[in-house]
Amino acid sequence: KTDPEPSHEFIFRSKLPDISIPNHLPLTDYVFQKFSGDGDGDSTATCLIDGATGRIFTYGDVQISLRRIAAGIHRLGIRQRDTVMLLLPNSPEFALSFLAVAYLGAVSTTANPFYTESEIEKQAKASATKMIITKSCYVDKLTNMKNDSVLIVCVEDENDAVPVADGCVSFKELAQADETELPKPEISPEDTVAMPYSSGTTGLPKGVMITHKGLVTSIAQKVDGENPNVNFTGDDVILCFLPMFHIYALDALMLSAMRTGAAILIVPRFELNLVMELIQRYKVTVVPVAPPVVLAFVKSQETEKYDLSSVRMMLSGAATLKKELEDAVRLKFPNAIFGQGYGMTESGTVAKSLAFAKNPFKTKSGACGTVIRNAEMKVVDTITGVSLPRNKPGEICIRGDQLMKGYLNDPEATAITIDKDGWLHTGDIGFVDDDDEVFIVDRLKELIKFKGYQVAPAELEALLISHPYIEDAAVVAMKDEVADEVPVAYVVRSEGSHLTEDDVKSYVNKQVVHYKRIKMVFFIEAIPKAVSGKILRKELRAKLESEYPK
Ligand code: 4UV
Repeated sequence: KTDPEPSHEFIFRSKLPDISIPNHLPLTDYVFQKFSGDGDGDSTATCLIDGATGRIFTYGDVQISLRRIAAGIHRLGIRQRDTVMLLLPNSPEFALSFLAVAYLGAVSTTANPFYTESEIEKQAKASATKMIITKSCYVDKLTNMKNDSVLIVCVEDENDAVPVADGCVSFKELAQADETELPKPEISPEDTVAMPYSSGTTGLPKGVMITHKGLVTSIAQKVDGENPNVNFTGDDVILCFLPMFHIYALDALMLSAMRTGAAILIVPRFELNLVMELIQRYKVTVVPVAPPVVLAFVKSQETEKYDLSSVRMMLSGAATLKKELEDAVRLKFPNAIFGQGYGMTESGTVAKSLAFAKNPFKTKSGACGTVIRNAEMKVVDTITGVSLPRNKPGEICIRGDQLMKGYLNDPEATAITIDKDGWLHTGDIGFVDDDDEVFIVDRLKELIKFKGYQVAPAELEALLISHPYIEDAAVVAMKDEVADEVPVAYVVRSEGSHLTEDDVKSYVNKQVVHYKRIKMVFFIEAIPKAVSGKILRKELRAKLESEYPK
């Protein structure tokens, strides 16, 4: 394993052979390919189950509904490459709207419905959103958008108790459009289909342009082939409480499940007892989770009250899962295979446990998977950029057709993230072991992850600095048992100011969604910076750790 020549790179690949991926197809054609030509798709099979109401949509219902909704959106003036914001909780309408927008050749920018008015506005403006699909309860946050002539479509409440808000289009009406009115648009594989926002390795949240080709590739890498890396089948009932606006649920759960003909049981939010009740009632077979959910299962005294024996697969992702936690949760799900996936908004899935393969491999607790097939991984020295052999930690880089096209209107940030040779630099520190398993050990990038949700320090710093009595500020992560990480701020007060911790917190915290709220404020004389002006976060993190050891 010595480097034979200076130009040699250590490249890691899946243990599964590459497959042929039909990534010339538009996303919806690929996802429902089983239902075209001589495919073996069963249109009467369940596709979506609304956990909140029990409503069921078959694969046939979903395909006709998405075309009707696409026709309805088109009739309102949305055209190919226009952007539509989905501001919806997990619901069948989220899935149908996403597919409809994709079918039309338009772009879905997904946002957390709990965002504050200003967070929504920032994303809507930056993405040039022309239409927002939402629910009545969020319309109050959209007044400015309405005035800016953004179209608002409102999904009715389950029992129609609340009428559609003034000035909004009814989703129900939209969904009754005539699908034959809309000729099938010509879509290029390079067209953007999804545009979630992510801060990536540095700076403010940016629009991540995920193409039809990228998303099709990412799904295929997981669920296609003779021996798929993730063996979802038409007999599975897959639970979906992870937020559908985030790439993990969108790609690895919703779309991957649809490609295989599985049923998706949609739950608006994670509530442990409700989730266990649903697992028992619907005999759920697959439970995708994030580490805080694993912790909730492990700590619960009530798991024994429910029959969880139907669960055959539990997949964790989006944040570090400690080995002890992984070992503990296995005991609660005696029939389940357990493993992790590792991904990033900009790259889709990067690694997936081969324990989930149709013909599984033996895997280790604590590993976050093996690099997905039809892709290359390397680990580079963070200073020299030289690629490293097995068992040596460095920055994880990934290359393949699944990567984003780039950040919207930000070629500089794109060039920092994807280099000229096509390698995406993840900003994660990890290594590949002798069995091809990937272990993440640290994070090089600024990103803070609160229960797997993104918190961009630069976004909070911009808010802090906009305060008249704050001279300078820096935000870093503090370790937390439940959330994994929480944001804390170092603040330099302007001269003569008596600003308190509470003043700072209340100023920032009302402007952001709950997980971005600053938990502690430390006043400091000056923010340590490099000559370039870059905040020396490592110094602040070290200071925090020495003052608040965990
Ligand atoms: O951009 P993002 O919020 O994206 C995600 C995506 C998670 C996915 C996606 C597809 C999958 O199939 C899957 O299993 C999981 O979280 O944040 C990206 C950063 O989150 C950290 C890491 O720092 C990424 O760069 N992260 C994601 N997964 C893991 C993780 C993991 N398993 N272990 C440790 N950190």
